[in-house]
Amino acid sequence: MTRFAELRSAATAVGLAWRGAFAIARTDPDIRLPDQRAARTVVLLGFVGAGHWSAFAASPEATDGEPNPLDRWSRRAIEDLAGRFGAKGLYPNDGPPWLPFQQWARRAEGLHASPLGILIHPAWGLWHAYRGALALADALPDEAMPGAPSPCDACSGRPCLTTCPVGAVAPGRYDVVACRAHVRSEAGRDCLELGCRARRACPVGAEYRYVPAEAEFHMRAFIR
Ligand code: B12
Ligand code: SF4
Ligand code: SF4
Repeated sequence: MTRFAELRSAATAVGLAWRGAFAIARTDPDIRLPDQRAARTVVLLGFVGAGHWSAFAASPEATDGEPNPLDRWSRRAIEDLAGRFGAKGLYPNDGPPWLPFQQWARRAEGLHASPLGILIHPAWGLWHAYRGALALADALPDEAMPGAPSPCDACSGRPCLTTCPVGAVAPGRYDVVACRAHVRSEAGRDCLELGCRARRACPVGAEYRYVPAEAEFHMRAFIR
């Protein structure tokens, strides 16, 4: 098994999905590994669909009552992998300044932005996220970059743009203030408990929508 295949299987075993990898270019900022070597590859790890939620839900962090349980669980799992593979862990919520996880995801999996701003995956639709990344000294084998046209190009009606009850989303614009105010209100209980209505209106990967517990966890974090 190659080191990348080993890493993929170790990540899967702790409940993290392999979200693609990309070679660090000369124009990218330098990433130093714990042993001071320069990293050559970044591997993204995350959640796809609703299946990964149960790994976190069964963890001590999920019920210990301390802040940011999902971030702490992710960091524990990814730091463990980093130690085993001589890698450096990188995290989407370490910031500002934040690491450009969405740009990285485009390079790793060839994903496209949806009109909501978040990236759409051809299979998982809008139901995927990044829990962290590992920078490694290993060079990626030369493989064709995965990629497909954006599902949004063939979407008739674009229901994600017409479903928000307060018009908080438009192409290239997201009104965070209006969205938060609605989700905090009684009228926004639906968005709070089941997740963003605009996101749920998307027909792509609808079978992978988050379970209510996961949706509500993220929405509560968003309005805090
Ligand atoms: C700050 C932040 C927010 C802020 C501001 C978001 C904003 N639109 O400006 C708030 C709190 C509002 C927010 C909300 C949400 N966020 Co947010 N957020 C981040 C965070 C931590 C940093 C973003 C950033 O500024 N990066 C720095 C720049 C340099 O990186 P970047 O790769 O270039 O990213 C930017 C561009 O790619 C740009 N972009 C790319 N394509 C397009 C297309 C359009 C049309 C637009 C407008 C922008 C855009 O968006 C990013 C900047 O916001 C990222 C994690 C991360 N580190 O990237 C998550 C992240 C982007 N968020 C994410 C999610 C899921 C959400 C929510 C849906 C949360 C939820 N409740 O589940 C909402 C909805 C946001 C929305 N409709 O846009 C996911 C997106 C996953 C995906 N499928 O793409 C990320 C990657 C976190 C993760 N762990 O996976 N978020
Ligand atoms: S509803 Fe259509 S346009 Fe909107 S994110 Fe889904 S596929 Fe793209
Ligand atoms: S969470 Fe609700 S208010 Fe916010 S953008 Fe989605 S549909 Fe609109």
